[in-house]
Amino acid sequence: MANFIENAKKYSINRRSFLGWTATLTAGTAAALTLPGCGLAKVDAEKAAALAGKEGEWITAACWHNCGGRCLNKAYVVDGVVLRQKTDDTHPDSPDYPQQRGCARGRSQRQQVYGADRLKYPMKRKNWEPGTGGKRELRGRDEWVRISWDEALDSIAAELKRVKEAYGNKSILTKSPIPSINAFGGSMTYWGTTSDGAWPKPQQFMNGGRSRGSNDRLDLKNAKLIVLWGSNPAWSSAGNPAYNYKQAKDAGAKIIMVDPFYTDSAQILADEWIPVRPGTDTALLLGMAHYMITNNLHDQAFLDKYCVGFDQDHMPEGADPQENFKDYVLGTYDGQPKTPEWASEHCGTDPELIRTFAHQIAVTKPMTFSSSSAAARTMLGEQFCQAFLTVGWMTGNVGKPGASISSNNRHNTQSYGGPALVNPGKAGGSTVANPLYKEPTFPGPDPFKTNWHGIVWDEAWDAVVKGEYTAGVRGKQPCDIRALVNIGVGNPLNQATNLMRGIEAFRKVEFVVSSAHFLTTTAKYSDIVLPATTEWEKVGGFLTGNPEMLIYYSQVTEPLYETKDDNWIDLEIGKRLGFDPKKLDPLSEKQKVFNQLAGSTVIKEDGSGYEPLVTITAEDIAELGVDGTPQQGRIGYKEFKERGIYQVPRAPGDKYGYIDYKKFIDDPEKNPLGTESGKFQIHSQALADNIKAFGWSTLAPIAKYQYVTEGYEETFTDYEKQVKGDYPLQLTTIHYARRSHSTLDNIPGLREAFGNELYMNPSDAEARGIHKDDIVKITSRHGSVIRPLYLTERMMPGTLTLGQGAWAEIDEESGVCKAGAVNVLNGGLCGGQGTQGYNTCNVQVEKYNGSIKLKPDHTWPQRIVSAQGGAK
Ligand SMILES: Nc1nc2c(c(=O)[nH]1)N[C@H]1C(S)=C(S)[C@@H](COP(=O)(O)OP(=O)(O)OC[C@H]3O[C@@H](n4cnc5c(=O)[nH]c(N)nc54)[C@H](O)[C@@H]3O)O[C@H]1N2
Ligand SMILES: Nc1nc2c(c(=O)[nH]1)N[C@H]1C(S)=C(S)[C@@H](COP(=O)(O)OP(=O)(O)OC[C@H]3O[C@@H](n4cnc5c(=O)[nH]c(N)nc54)[C@H](O)[C@@H]3O)O[C@H]1N2
Ligand code: SF4
Ligand SMILES: [Mo]
Repeated sequence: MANFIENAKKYSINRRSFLGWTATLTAGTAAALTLPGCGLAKVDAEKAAALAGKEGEWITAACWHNCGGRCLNKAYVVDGVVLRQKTDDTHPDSPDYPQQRGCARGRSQRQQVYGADRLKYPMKRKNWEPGTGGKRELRGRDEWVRISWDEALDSIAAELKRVKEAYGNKSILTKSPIPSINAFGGSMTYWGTTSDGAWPKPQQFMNGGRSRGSNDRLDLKNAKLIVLWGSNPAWSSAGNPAYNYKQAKDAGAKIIMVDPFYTDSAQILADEWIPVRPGTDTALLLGMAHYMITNNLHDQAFLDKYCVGFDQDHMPEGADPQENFKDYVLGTYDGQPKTPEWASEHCGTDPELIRTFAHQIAVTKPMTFSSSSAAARTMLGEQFCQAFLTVGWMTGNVGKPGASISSNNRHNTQSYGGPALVNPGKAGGSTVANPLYKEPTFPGPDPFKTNWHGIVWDEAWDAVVKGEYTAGVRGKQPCDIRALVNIGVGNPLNQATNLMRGIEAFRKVEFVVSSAHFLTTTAKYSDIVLPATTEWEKVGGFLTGNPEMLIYYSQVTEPLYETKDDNWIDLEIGKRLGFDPKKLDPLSEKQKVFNQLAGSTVIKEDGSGYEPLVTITAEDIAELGVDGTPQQGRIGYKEFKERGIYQVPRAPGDKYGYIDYKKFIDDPEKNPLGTESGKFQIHSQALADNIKAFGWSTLAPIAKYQYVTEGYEETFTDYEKQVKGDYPLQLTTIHYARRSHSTLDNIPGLREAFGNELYMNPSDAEARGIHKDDIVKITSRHGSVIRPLYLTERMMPGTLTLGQGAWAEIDEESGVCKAGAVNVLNGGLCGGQGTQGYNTCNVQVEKYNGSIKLKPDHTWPQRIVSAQGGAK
């Protein structure tokens, strides 16, 4: 990165346009612009010189992204200017009591918040017309006109009233709950399992709740074997999870990783790599089960005592005895034993490797068997969840030190188990629910109920275009979406599957509004965009992540430009719809933060319960200007604010250890699980019935390998004869180190550090005459993108990976996305319980010879909007 700063200067806006913006700033905010850096708005040299040598202060700055980590970030602020950032140095680092240190993305936040490409004021599309949307086909390529907040908010309220009157509330599709619209009668919304993949319903019906089955992180050191299935913590659980596994490895645990990709995590952690084709893990697990059963290596006593459905003598009440797992694996009734050879044909893993892997998990005790959600983020990933839990339970590793069968173990709680040791209090504030959609996100809607309306993510754009969606037992329902309201967190056009259809949907409706920090894909295709504040500009708040710490962040700067927070936007819309803001949300933002502060609790030193975390004095309350009463806690308010974090110190043998399912294992009669039988359900008819009721797929009550849309078998036109089709390769779209989904993808330094290449095995490239410096075109049944290549033996042949989250850049001529936004490739494949099958996608790859000259992403101009006209 030698040319980093030099290059950065080139991306910065030119002086004339900068002066243009400063005209819109108040004196206070102008000073808050940082010194030149990559992609930053510039501060003139004079101001920079004046800051040199001046004392500043370190402020705890939120790193608020949905990024798989949660770290302490601090900003050094001099005279309102952020000069640099640092991370956790609040206590010395040690393996038991580690610091919460930030990643490259968190350390780039200065470039994000002060980016020259921030949205600065409300704007409308030049050819937008109220009522019809004007020239809708120009969405995404029109010019922008600056407008006042009043004009923007009046227009939004008028459009909402119009759509409600003409078509009803169900014609408004909102990204997230918006209290004013809820009070106005509600809206249609999206739903889906997103991050969780297929886990929610299997967890609900097979193990009786959301428990991931994880033990305390310090307990990992007791494991002799740790299996990490579809898991890349070094990228997707940044912070300490990979470090926790490394501690266990150093303490003697062997680590086996199962993944189509030999990841950066595997480089640090894996003693063995088991390559597997995406979405075929069920076959692999069945092959392992076959080896274990035929060699009598399964834990029959555990299965008899704690599970139902394994064999015909232990079936749940009312189930067909022939529908037991053991006989399915042996092929007793279907004539097909699920041998390692059978498995290998589907999953691509060598049969001998399947046997040795199965042998190790069966005989090594204690073992931690842990899966992230990626293998479940596949078409009918429910079958993988069934197989993973079943094979895990066959080893009997539950409820004991070093032993766990741990599902859905990812993100910033990966490698941690048990309840949080420190918690924020409740904020209070708005509670206006959407009268049309009331279901909680986990485990998602009940398909048998008829009192909810919502469109599963993958069907949303089709539903807008075709006027029909799937609604559980109600089957296909008509819909008539006229307005898309994307106010609040999220970038649905970029992040939901079927992006090309999404653009059609955005260009079809009468009105689209978005609030955003940048001209994201969703904002770009809107009629009105509203500039939103980041957490650095808000009054402060709390961030949770791993269960041992709580972050309390403060405001770093006044809101930049004309940015406003979404809550303010909501209340202003509410006023225009005739609601009293005090009724919509009675509390100020400051009061909500205080309520969380005062209500925060920490585990008592003897582990027996919780006590207040913060001591707050009458003077503190007066200084904060909020309502409250003084209280006694573990840490003073001022100290907490200054440190920005409270982390519970840990040591082996302390009182906070946790073994999941211990009570059930110790006494299953007294402590039954929340399943139908009270035991682990290897067979669950209720699960099968639920999946069927959703209306997209069927699922057997036990783990079976079923072919799926765009699965491995669909890379062939004739699977039996092994004739490959037009899309012969399998693509996974994984969580990428450059960014947090689409967030931070616009930071030139991160773009330079992480190239967003297509990872491909050299043998697949050679077969296509592709060379390492070529630009390739990746085409699925749903769209095409172009990308540079990264040829590596680390990618299993026949499989590819491309990081998800790039900001779509669709070439209007050819329809090709030059940024490599994966949802151009991922079709809107609906399945299971409304499971997002992001890792199920058939593609072809060829050398790209088209007219687009693809330069490295970090050299692209930033998406800086130049709006015409001034505020009215
Ligand atoms: N850097 C970064 N980190 C993030 C995020 C981000 O955007 N960027 N997002 C965060 C969020 S919200 C989430 S939900 C989590 C997701 O985190 P995870 O659920 O862990 O998912 P991924 O990181 O996409 O994939 C993990 C691994 O699974 C492998 N994999 C993919 N498909 C299959 C399969 O079919 N079988 C098997 N065995 N392996 C497979 C991939 O190759 C990858 O190595 O990440 C979080 N962390
Ligand atoms: N193909 C494919 N697609 C995927 C995935 C995959 O693996 N493959 N992963 C999926 C997963 S697990 C997830 S969780 C989703 C994430 O999808 P999204 O939730 O859409 O995540 P982001 O792309 O980070 O978008 C968040 C946006 O909200 C903005 N934002 C943040 N705070 C605020 C705020 O206070 N106000 C406003 N107005 N805006 C704010 C950010 O700047 C950013 O533009 O993506 C999913 N999409
Ligand atoms: S892992 Fe997440 S919270 Fe931690 S520094 Fe990186 S982006 Fe920020
Ligand atoms: Mo996620």
